[in-house]
Amino acid sequence: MATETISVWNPATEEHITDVRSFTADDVYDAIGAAVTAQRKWMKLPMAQRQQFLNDIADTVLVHRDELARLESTDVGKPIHAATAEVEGVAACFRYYAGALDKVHGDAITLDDGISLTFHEPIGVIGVITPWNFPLPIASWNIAPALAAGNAVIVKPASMTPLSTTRLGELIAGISPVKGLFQVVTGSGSIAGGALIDDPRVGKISFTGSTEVGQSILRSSATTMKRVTLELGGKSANLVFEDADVKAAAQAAPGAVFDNSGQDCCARSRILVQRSVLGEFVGEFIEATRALKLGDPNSPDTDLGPLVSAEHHRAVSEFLTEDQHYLYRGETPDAPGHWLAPQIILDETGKSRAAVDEIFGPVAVIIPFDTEDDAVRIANDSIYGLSGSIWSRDVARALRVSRQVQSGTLSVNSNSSIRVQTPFGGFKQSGMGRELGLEGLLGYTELKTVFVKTEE
Ligand code: TAP
Repeated sequence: MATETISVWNPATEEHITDVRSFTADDVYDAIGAAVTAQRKWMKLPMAQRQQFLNDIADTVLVHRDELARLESTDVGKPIHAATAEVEGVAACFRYYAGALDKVHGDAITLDDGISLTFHEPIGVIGVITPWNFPLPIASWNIAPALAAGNAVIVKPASMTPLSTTRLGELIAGISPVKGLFQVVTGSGSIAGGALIDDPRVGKISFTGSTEVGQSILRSSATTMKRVTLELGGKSANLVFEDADVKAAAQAAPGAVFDNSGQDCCARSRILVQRSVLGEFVGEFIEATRALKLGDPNSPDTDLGPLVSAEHHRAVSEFLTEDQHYLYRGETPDAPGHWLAPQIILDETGKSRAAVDEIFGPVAVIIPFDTEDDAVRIANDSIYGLSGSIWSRDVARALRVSRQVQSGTLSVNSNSSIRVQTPFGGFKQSGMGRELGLEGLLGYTELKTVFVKTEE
């Protein structure tokens, strides 16, 4: 029987790039079998050898930096400079967890009749299911800590953007001390992803993508009591207070919402601005947005590429109804490719569909507020809680508001969302569990307690 394939398309040109293999459930079960064997060998290797392997992956990624960045840029449509920075971040992630690998230790708890020791044991085989917006970074945030904790890993990338992850799989297989330790299975979410979820030999699923699929994975994982980490959607707030450096906030805002053409779970797509500085903010924000260059992702000065697919373009466009108050509508090129220029909407109520739902495109909604309490209330009026920013020169206010905003990650006077050293994850329907930092590593372990009787 001929092997089934999936076609991969360039979103900037709508040209066919290549076809990749579509794994059947049986193919995935075979991969899991190989991973089980590999994991037993891997966890017994000396720590220094395991650290060396993670550092070797980082080196290999950097040697192939331009190739991986080109693949990512062509497949996702992201600007080449962004793709290059992401590949460098992937190498840094493997380096961080190489360094962290031997810093994980348990505890000793003294008791009346003995002592209990705790151990962070590997879970076994990990299934990682990734989305199309940041394929390589999101894969690395899970592969690196999972390997560091002594697990084997199988990644199922999004069908639209499998190329960089597939290549990473080939590169890692070429230097792996154990065959089958890291594998990539391409194919449909329900079949290849479903096989990872259903198989009891997979101990944990780490999923990044839509809240809807995340909910279904959580339900399906109950059958085998799998550990699950979910990184889902967001509708994050960018809070700009009148005591902020308003110009700095406005100039940073386009990056916070339009980077990756808004296809970013951390996008600060609701911009809450104190009414007294609304005019100043809007003027600066529009000027900074107008300066963004939309175009060929391969060009070094491009800021924004296309959306990932025609279907996603349609879904985003549905939010752009004529009845809204547009402050700015960028000019979208009439050319092949799924192009959409930035759009800025003013919504006094914060209740429109564009202000409430995750759009995952280059659409910002500005919502004015009067008081600090209003700002917090509007920021928290969302099913999501992933990211966000607070702009204020008053440190006490910035910290007070940070404590009240229901979000897993916040930044003050900055757009920073994700650092490899710090935990990342969502409140509410933005997900559960944490990636990155030492918490990310511990999330790939099971805690074991061993009691030793020392007293009669
Ligand atoms: P999803 O449909 O959730 O897909 C994400 C991953 O899950 C893909 O690898 C997908 O495979 C797989 N998948 C789909 N259905 C599955 C199932 N039943 N069982 C196991 N795996 C399954 O997201 P999407 O289509 O990429 O994007 C839709 C929306 O998700 C976006 O508009 C956005 O709201 C959200 N999203 C969030 C993030 C982050 S970073 N939080 C990233 C991307 C998207 P296939 O590709 O083969 O379907």
